[in-house]
Amino acid sequence: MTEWQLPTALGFVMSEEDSLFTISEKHLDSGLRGIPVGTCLTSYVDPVEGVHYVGYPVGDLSNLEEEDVIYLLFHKKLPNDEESAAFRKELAHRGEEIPTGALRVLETLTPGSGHPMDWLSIGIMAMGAAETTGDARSDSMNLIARMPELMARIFLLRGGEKEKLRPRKTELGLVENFVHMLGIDGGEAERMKRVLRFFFILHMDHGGGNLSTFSGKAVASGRASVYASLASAMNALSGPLHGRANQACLEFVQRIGTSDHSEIEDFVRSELAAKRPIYGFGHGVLRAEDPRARLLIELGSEICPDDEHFQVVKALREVVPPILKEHPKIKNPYPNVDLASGSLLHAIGFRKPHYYTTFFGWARVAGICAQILDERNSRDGRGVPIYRPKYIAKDQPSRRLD
Ligand code: NMX
Ligand code: MLT
Repeated sequence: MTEWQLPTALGFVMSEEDSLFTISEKHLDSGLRGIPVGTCLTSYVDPVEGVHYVGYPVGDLSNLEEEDVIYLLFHKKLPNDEESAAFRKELAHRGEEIPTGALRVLETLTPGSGHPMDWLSIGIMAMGAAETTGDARSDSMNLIARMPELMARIFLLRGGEKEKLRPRKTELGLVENFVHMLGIDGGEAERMKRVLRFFFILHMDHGGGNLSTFSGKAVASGRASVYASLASAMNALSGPLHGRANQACLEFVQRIGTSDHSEIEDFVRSELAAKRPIYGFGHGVLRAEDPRARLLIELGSEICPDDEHFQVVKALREVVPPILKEHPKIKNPYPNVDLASGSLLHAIGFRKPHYYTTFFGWARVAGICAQILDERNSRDGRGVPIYRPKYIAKDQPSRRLD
């Protein structure tokens, strides 16, 4: 057995009375680690084999069209050619129909201000302010379809390069439209599209309990809009222990600046001594190297084998696990998805690491929206009840003013 979704996913029959988990005091204040709280229809995470989207190991899907994988998360089956074409057409149409001026608020922000994840969250709220239908599927599809435009505008407006922004061409598909809007063509664009599509598919979903998905679903359970829920999810993703680890990891790689194993070992030990995380390693569920890390390293070996950052990443992959294993409290000493992704994004031309988490967020919009929709449709359409876990009072003796 792996994640708690599995028994039901595999068809085991459980009665409502069957015990799934026994809570003892040690589970309190543990970040809900391992505590089953619900069911998930889109994906599950095997501690060793990694994430599976509706049963498929993610590696099997990594070279598909990104729209087909989004379709899988929403419909629980891959589309046939006709369904695929119709879905791409629907997304292209919705992308085209973005309300005029929906993203004008980004033009009022000072270039270079805040973090790109702040801009992402503001942009999602701005799109919701411009148009919320109240129908969770329509709002989800509109958001997914309009994300490439939001992403391109964040990159160019925050970067002070507004004049480079090209008018959208939504018929190109999600990733290609984004690259087009940035004004990139030719071989550079081809390489970018290949890596971004691969990155996009690997990051779309990761079970129901990861912090951003869980936060988005918790907000959605109060019947907040898809936009408000997704902005909350993006804020949850922005922390360095979660999505911003891809930025932190590349900055770490740049600080290390060498693939010499003994220098790396000294660096990692000094970080641990200073009680700082070793970014790109460890996980709340995985207990082996994340298959997504392996897949990204394989892609890197193909597209940027001699890149200096990629060389450091490969050295970290070898040097770090034995050091982390010296600390028995660290449950997973192996690479996670964030180890190599930044070095690939850098190699294809995205030179500023603080933008990397926006790519993670863009991809995860699909998985979180699909999970919100599943929760809204659950219990014969009544939807999941409002999230309301229990906290046990501590150090609160009864008091009165008199
Ligand atoms: N570097 C240093 N310390 C670590 C690491 C690491 N990579 N991984 C775990 N630990 C520590 C952790 O801080 C905790 O210490 P304490 O008891 O003093 O609070 C202890 O080891 C036990 O933690 P675990 O149960 O192994 O891990 P947990 O589930 O709590 O946390 C992460 C998971 C991912 C937050 C943690 O491994 C980490 O901080 N990794 C580095 C940051 C990172 O790469 N995050 C990206 C995760 C994937 N994503 O994209 O979201
Ligand atoms: C991931 O993709 O690894 C995450 O969302 C972290 C998690 O699953 O807890």
